[in-house]
Amino acid sequence: AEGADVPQEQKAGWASFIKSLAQMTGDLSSMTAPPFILSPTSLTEFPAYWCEHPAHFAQISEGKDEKERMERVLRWFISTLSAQYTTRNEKMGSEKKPLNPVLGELFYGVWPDVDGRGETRLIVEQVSHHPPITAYYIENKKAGVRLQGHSGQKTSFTGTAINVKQSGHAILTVQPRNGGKEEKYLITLPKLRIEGIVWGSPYIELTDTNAIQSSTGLTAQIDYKGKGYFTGKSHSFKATIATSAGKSVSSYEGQWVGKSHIGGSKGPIFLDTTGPKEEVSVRDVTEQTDWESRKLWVNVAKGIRTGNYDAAGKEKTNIENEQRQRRKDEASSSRSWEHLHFTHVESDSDYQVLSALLHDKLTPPHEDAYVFKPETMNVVGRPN
Ligand code: HCR
Repeated sequence: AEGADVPQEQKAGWASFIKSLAQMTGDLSSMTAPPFILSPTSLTEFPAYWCEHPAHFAQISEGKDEKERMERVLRWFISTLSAQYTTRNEKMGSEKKPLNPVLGELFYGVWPDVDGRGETRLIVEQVSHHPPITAYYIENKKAGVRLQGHSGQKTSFTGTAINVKQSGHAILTVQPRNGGKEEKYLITLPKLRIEGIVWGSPYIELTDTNAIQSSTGLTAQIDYKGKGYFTGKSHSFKATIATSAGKSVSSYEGQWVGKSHIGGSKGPIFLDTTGPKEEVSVRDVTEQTDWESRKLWVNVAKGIRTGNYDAAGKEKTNIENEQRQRRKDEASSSRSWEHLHFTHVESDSDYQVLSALLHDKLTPPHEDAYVFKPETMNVVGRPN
């Protein structure tokens, strides 16, 4: 029944939240939602989901030729999906509303070197507050793989589900271990549907398609379907790798939350994502600087975790007021906010070259980007 998973005392709040969705204009982040749906985690932590299988990330550069490396890129990409889109359901029972990062918020993490695969480092910065845009950089120097990207969301309500169009893209750079020429891969982002809203237990289904375009000419296209399409199972996908002439080289199918196979559904295993994920290691809050996400939100998160929503609300208002004051001060002194780790460019040259190689040409010819400043690799936090 409607609202079945909503705590009794929050049913009215949930009903009015659903009503307010109808008036929503593209950005859900600042919308007030009832406490049971709030998560104590900020969106700046989400880029860590790109690497909860650090071995798959590191192994990309070990592929012996272009085709094998593209297959490894696809395997790593599919391996990120269950972390990206089902973690909150696994840990908190349903999809939740993350904390809306402040401009300049930072998040740092690391996946240690295990079995000689090399250390993987993560640097995240909130580069826009309204609309929310998060920029990230992930690098495993030893393995010769790095990922740079940014992400934003445009949302709309269908009456029963929330459609989320992701803006932004990621560029993966690979230095093949056999000494071959550096390769780049443009990764476009899939569309999401947030289902289960009426019951009060939201979950994500991926829809439509996204692509990975390599500088070698190879393209991977991934098509997503929920229950009842390819397999009758939710969270399903089909992917093909094709040459620049459009000739299919290989295909894959299965569930991005479970097993997938090479060729048909009875083919050899391509990937099994049911195994353990490696969460990113983050310095303890007591060691963090003021702009780092877990330190910044520590009291809000505590309030949400302990059910003390009044305290959480007050702490959140303090943070928002402080931000408002900063923007006013900047305006009155004609200063503008400067990003710490990234430089904004109006047109990403990698994107421009790679998107032109995509067959469907559905992507816009230009997109902006936040380019990581390598000289800030060892900078942690900003002065106040
Ligand atoms: C849409 C969403 C915020 C954005 C989240 C993104 C798209 C962020 C980038 C990550 O790489 C992948 C990712 C995963 C999340 O599933 C997605 C979030 C799901 C919900 C949240 C909304 C802003 C909150 C909606 C509020 C309710 C009703 C749950």
